[in-house]
Amino acid sequence: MRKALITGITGQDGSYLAEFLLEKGYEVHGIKRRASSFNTQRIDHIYQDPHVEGQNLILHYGDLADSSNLTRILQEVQPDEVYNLAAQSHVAVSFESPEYTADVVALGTLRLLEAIRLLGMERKVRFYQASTSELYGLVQETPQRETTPFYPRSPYAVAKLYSYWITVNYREAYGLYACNGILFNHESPRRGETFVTRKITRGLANIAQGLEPCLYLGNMNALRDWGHARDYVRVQWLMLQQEAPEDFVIATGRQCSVREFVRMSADALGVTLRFEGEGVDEVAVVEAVADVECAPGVRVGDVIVRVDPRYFRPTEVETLLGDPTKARERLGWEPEITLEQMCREMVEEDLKAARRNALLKAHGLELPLPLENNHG
Ligand code: NDP
Ligand code: GDR
Repeated sequence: MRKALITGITGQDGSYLAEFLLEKGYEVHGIKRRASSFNTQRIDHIYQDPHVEGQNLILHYGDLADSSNLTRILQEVQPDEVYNLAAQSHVAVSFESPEYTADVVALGTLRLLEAIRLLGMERKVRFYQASTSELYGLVQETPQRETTPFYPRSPYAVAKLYSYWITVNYREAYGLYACNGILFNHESPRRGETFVTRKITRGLANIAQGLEPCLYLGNMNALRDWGHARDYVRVQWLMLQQEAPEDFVIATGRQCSVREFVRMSADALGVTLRFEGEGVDEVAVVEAVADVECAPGVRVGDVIVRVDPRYFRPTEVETLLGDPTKARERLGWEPEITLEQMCREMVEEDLKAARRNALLKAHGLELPLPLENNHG
């Protein structure tokens, strides 16, 4: 039975990758952080009772800030494949906590690679590094491909630049089978609530159910190449199944603005929006409500989206568009889920949660989660 070790297993990608590898028959080990409250919601459905024999999902406490812990886990698990997905992954937060971000993202990757080397596992283990389209930052060429020069624009992206190159260096210096997946944004119903797509689908679902009045966003003009996380974890595995290790851009090749994503999400709720004003004065006004069952909480004329400059970033990545030709030709990979399908899936899931919360509220019961949707 092949063994995989996933750092960041409790995150969006970690949870989909764990599911995928379990289905492929792997024994999956994951590193989770100690937290003061439960942080395994995304993998609870695949959790296995450690008291029952034959477990093939095993969690270990750990942190990318702790090299002795990483060394011990690697030695104990003896994985065939290591997927380094753990990160302080929020770009805006990296401006607030640049040193922590660099420690976990840049040095964390080094710690993991160095542990592999010190244990003499560099010829046995295959290593996947979660690299990012944020490396392109201020874009030098469109669409971006593997050869496009990098120009990172945030402490997060600069830290990921280090991780990218240290991965390449361990491949070249020690013969480690190590790959960078340069992944463009990918989303899902499991996306963290403070990333823009999820903030939009969750916020609009809450507004539709009358749970909050307005959604506040930053740069509505930002353009991203958004795919679905389920499609993107499949290719993380594929990269480790090749004869020789290489780096790949993973993207859909289609671009959409934050504003268009707002419109698409509202459409999925049966709400037609009209955008008025510009810059910090831009708002989205309800023009029509086709599906009153989905959106009993809004009326024509309501302003339900406003711009709040607090969400602007000191240096912004305005536009990203990937060229996945190499992945298509060499790995036979193509995304299967369209942006519209993904958006609909996210809205439907968030609407279910909002309906549950509206029902609880109507019965005077406490809501299980804070409704405040305006962090990040
Ligand atoms: P998430 O933010 O959803 O998950 C990050 C994971 O890292 C969580 O499991 C988190 O644990 C864990 N983590 C954070 N800090 C540490 C630490 N110090 N030690 C150990 N674990 C830690 O990210 P995604 O799943 O979206 O992304 C996965 C990876 O891919 C990240 O490295 C991200 O930077 C990168 N990436 C993501 C893209 C995307 O669009 N999603 C695109 C390109 C790259 P906890 O649950 O406890 O917070
Ligand atoms: P990004 O994702 O920074 O691309 O990083 P995010 O969803 O945070 O932002 C995308 C774009 O939307 C703009 N935006 C807002 N963003 C947030 N979070 N909140 C808002 O209110 C808001 N309004 C507008 C942003 O300015 C930006 O332009 C994600 C992360 O998953 C990284 O870890 C990963 O490496 C990259 O994608 C690829």
